[in-house]
Amino acid sequence: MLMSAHTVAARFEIPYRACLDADGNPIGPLPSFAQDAQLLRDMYRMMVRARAFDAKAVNLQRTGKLGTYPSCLGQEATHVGVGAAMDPEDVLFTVYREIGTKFWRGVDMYRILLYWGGDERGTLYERCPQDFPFCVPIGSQMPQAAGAALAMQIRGERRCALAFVGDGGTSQGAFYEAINFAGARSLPLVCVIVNNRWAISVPVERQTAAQTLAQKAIAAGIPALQIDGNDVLVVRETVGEALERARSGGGPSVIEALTYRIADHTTSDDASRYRTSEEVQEAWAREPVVRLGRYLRARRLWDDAAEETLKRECSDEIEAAVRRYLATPKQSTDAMFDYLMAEPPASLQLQREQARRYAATRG
Ligand SMILES: Cc1ncc(C[n+]2csc(CCOP(=O)(O)OP(=O)(O)O)c2C)c(N)n1
Ligand SMILES: [Mg+2]
Repeated sequence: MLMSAHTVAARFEIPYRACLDADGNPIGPLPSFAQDAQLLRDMYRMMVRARAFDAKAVNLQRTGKLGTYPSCLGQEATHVGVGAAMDPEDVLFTVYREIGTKFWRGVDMYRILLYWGGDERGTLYERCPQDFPFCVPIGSQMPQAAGAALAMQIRGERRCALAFVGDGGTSQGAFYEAINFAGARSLPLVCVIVNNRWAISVPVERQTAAQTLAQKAIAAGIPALQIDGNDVLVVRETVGEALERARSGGGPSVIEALTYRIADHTTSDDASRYRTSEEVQEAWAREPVVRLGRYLRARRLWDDAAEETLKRECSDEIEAAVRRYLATPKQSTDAMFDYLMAEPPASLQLQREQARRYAATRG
C-alpha cells in the first residue's frame, strides 16, 4: 500500500463583518466614526438622494427622455459607504450603477443625466476629474484600476485606486489578471465586489461554484473578506481600513459586499421573467436606507421633520438637474469620436463622416 506524508500546505479563511442587523440594531461594538452624528446623517442623506434620483431617472427613461438606465435601488449603502471612505485624491473606477459614490465625490445629477442621455459631457467631473467614467464593458475597469495603482506606486504617491466590480464581473479574465498583478506588485488597489446576487438573469450560484467571491482574492495573495453591503457603517469601516492600508504601502484588498439588485437589471430588462417576487420581497426587508434611518431615529439623530426637509431638497435638486439636462442642446455626432481617442485612426475618421451625413439626413 502506498502511503504519502499528509500535512496542510496552507490554510485560508474569509471573515464576515457587519455592524447593524436588518432592523438597524448594532450587532456588536460600532466603529469610532459612529460617534460622528454629522457623518451618519450625511451618509443617510446621500443614500436617500441617490434613491430619489434613481427613481426619477427610471421615469425619464420610461417617458423617452433618457437612454437605457441601470438602477442602483437597494445598493445605496455599498455605494455611499465607499464614497465616504475614500479621500478626494484617490481615484475611482466604477461599473455603471454607483451614482451614490459619484454623488459623494461631488459629481452633480446633471452630469449623470447627460451621460445616460448619450452625451459625452456626462463624463466631465469638475470636482474629481481624475475619476474614471462609468464602465459598461464588464471587468474592463479592473486592469485600468491596477494600472492607475501602479502609477501611484511608481510616483510614490500616498493615494489609492478603488475599483468596483459586479458578481458577474468576477468571472471575467480581466478581473483575475488585475488582482493577480495587484497582489504580485503589492499595489495600492482596493477592489469592492458588489455581490447583488444577479448578473442580468444569471444568479450568482450559476456564476461560480466558489463558496464566496471574496476567496478569489486568496489565489492572488490578497487579503479578502465579506461584509454586509446593506450596512453603510461596515462598508465605510472596512473600505476605510483597506484604503488606509493600501495608501501606507500595505498592498491591495478585496472586499465582497453582499447586497441585492432590487430593480430590473436595466430599464431594458424584466426581472420578473427569471426570479420570484418572494425573493425580491425578502430583499426589501434587508434594504439599506430604512435600516440606517431606524438606527438614527432610535438615537434621536433623525425625525419626520428632517425626513420631510430632505425629501423636499432632493426633489428640488432633481427637478433643477432635469430642467438643465432637457434644455441642453444635443451634441453633434462628432463628439462620440472626439472623446474616444486623441488621434482617431482612418477607420474612425470614415465613421465620423458617415455619422455626419446620416445626422444631416435626419435634421
Ligand atoms: C464584456 C461584456 N460582456 C457582456 C456584457 C453584457 N452585460 C452587461 S451587464 C452584464 C451583467 C453584469 O453583472 P454583474 O457584474 O453582476 O453586475 P450588475 O449588473 O449585477 O451590477 C452583462 C453580461 C458587457 N457589458 N460586457
Ligand atoms: Mg450582479
